[in-house]
Amino acid sequence: MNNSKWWQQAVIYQVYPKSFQDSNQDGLGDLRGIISRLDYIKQLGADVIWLNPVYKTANIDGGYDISDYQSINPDLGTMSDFDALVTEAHQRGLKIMMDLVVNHTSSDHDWFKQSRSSTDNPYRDYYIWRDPVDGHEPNNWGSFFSGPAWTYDEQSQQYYLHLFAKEQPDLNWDNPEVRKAIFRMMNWWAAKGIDGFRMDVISLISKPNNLTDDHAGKGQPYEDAGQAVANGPHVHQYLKEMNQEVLSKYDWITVGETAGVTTEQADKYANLDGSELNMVFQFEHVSLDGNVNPILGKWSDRRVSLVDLRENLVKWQTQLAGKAWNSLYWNNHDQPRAVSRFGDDDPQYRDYSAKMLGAMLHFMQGTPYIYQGEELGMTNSAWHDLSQYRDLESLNAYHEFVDKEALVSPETMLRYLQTTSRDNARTPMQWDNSQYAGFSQNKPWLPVNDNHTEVNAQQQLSDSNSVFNFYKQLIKWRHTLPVVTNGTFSLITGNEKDTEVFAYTRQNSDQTLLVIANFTANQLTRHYDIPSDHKLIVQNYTDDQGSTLRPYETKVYLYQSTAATD
Ligand code: ISL
Repeated sequence: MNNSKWWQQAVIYQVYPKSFQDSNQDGLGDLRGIISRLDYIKQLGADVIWLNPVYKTANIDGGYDISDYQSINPDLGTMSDFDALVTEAHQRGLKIMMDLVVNHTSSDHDWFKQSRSSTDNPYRDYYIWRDPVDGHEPNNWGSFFSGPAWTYDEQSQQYYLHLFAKEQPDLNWDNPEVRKAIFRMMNWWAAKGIDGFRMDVISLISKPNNLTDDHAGKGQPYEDAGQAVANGPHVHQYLKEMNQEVLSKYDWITVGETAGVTTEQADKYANLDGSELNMVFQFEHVSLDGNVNPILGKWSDRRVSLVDLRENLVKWQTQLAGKAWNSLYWNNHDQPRAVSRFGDDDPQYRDYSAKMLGAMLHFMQGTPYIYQGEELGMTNSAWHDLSQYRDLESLNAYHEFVDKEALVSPETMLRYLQTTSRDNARTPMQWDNSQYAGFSQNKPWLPVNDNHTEVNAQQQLSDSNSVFNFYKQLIKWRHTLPVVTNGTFSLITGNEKDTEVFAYTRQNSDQTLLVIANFTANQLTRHYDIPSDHKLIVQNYTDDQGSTLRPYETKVYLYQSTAATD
């Protein structure tokens, strides 16, 4: 018996529309392209598609600068294409989760145009305006995309707040009219039949009461406002209100993107009582390799140690258990490719390590997210030239740290971009080995990764040992074994300090899963107690060599839970 909610048993497949499939040969992915690939997603076995923003946009930040919440970006298609996507997805039993970007709008949004037009415009208070202090910005906050978080408006002689680009002004959630307008818009999408929302930087919507200077310690030129703004004073009140006005009316999936969230905060956002959201994306496990230098923040080429990574993942598994629900992810459109970051993208180990990471994540408790191409073991782009990058975060950081402040050399910064740039995730989907990887017949907006000749869907669909077919198996097990959803997570005793292997169990009263993952390219020996009636249900080598673990080997055993463990 499995009493879990549908979204606790589901697997989500994330589609970055601009880079998934081009149907009209303009080099940009589009909605009709996604429709043409729904059968592929169905074949993989995923249940829900999370679509990155498809709304009308000024296109400064990959669609995260929305100029009209109720129109479709013409580069991607029309509203009738969108309706067709929902219908075609539903016909195949797939659900559609949209991106909700309501911490900020585009500066091209009509609300902002009105707001900036004069201090007494009815929309003025939709955004966060402040007088200059001593002729400067109202406080020392920096934007996540470099430079100050405030921009001065000559006409109305005040500054407006933008935690991201200056073309992404922050909405004022303390204004009840703003909340009403957002909830109205969400209900409008509900009526179109969508199945939920992924909520962009939702932990940042409630700003501190006094927008005073921040002393996070980054120092000059501007402070990192993240800690000051995350989990603000009214965020839970606003989400409860959203839940009452919108979410509670539908059998949806909701996930909050919550930069700066702790496990204690996650217990509130994603509480099993259903009063706010279903789950959150936490950032801790994808931040452990950054901050070598606080000024450079995420920009580094450090690899996280298995000890730190495991400690963090275990903390989230155990501290949310029975209280809130985890989301599980290795990568997304903002993060480097999982196999390059946590595995080994050398052709010799690429497939083994991609499978190992997949198994490790998919048998944990929570709802897993697969980012397009992860199921093929797609890798970072390994570019050597700044001109290949398009992402504004990457370009701004290069200009700030290399050109303006000379903090790092061009070579070092390029290496950091190769390791952590968001563009690593955004290269076109690799469908086949043709010139543009079957993504388009024309030059794509971002270069295709050279390795598409080896790493592509066409090849993997016909190979029963491929990463794709391995992921398909993982999803099948999630769907058939209740223990994957409801089993208690425990680290194998003594595994805490193991620098090479991650091993854990999941257990309910019927069944136990033992998951073993070698995170290195070395052959190792490890002994685990495995009852003789076990079944080896998942493995990335073709035979079982007992206590010998080959490079990046992963094995998942299933057996009956014994009375002794009760
Ligand atoms: O990308 C990041 C780290 O490299 C983060 O700082 C990121 O900006 C943060 O996770 C918020 O991301 C979301 O909101 C941004 C948008 O650019 C991202 O694509 C989106 O996922 C602003 O809307």
